[in-house]
Amino acid sequence: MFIDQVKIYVRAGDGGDGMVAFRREKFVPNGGPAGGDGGNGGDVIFEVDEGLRTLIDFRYQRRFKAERGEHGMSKSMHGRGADDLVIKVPQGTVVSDVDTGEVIADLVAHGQQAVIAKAGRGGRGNKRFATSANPAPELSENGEPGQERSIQLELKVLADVGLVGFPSVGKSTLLSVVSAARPKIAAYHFTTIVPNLGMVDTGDGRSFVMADLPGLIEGASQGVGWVINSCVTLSGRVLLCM
Ligand SMILES: Nc1nc2c(ncn2[C@@H]2O[C@H](COP(=O)(O)OP(=O)(O)OP(=O)(O)O)[C@@H](O)[C@H]2O)c(=O)[nH]1
Ligand SMILES: [Mg+2]
Repeated sequence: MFIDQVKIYVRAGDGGDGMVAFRREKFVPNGGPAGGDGGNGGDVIFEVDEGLRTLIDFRYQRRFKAERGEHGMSKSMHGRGADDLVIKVPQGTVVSDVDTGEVIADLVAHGQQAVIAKAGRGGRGNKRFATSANPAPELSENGEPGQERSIQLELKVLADVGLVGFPSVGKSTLLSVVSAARPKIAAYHFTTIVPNLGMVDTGDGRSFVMADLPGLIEGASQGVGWVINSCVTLSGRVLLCM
């Protein structure tokens, strides 16, 4: 089975710090604590997008950071929470932690989401620490740091397009030109005896998997020559015949 894999780094947003502040109003002396809470950071979330076929986009961007929460403010104003960072992945992506090997998520269904890095919570402002014993606390919390981790994405690849044709018609050559795959190319029949797969980037944000298959000759279905066998599963819609 051909596996497309890539290692990336993700970091969730830190929580905003809580604030120490006091109410200051013209005719109200010692107005009491008024420091707001920090906002929560953003999670890093993966979401399955049926339209994606490969992990090719992660070749170009390997670091992802969600925003931090805003700090708390005076006048009891809370900091704004950050938006989550939602990253689209293809169906069938398995996400694991590089350091521990633990599988974090197995993303199979369209629209399925998983939190991959958990955001830091915002810290509490001093208003929250007021008690009858200490009505004017000079105390606030810092925001928690967002989780950061190195992760591995793995996708078991089924081909979308298969190249079917007589031996030596240039199937492997075509694959080598449109993808980064480097199949063996030679001027004798049956150079290719097991399928080669390559990722084809269409240049407009899409990609698909092309399979270069062993050459077929007349009688292949009766077992003559090399027959397409269980090595490759064509999930796909197109067979290109040469
Ligand atoms: N003249 C010419 N030769 C080509 C072209 N494409 C491939 N070739 C040559 O044809 C020969 C066979 O090419 P391959 O790409 O290995 O053919 P294949 O269909 O993969 O062959 P098998 O794996 O044996 O089934 C090689 O010597 C290539 O250099 C082409 O467009 N024009
Ligand atoms: Mg070939």
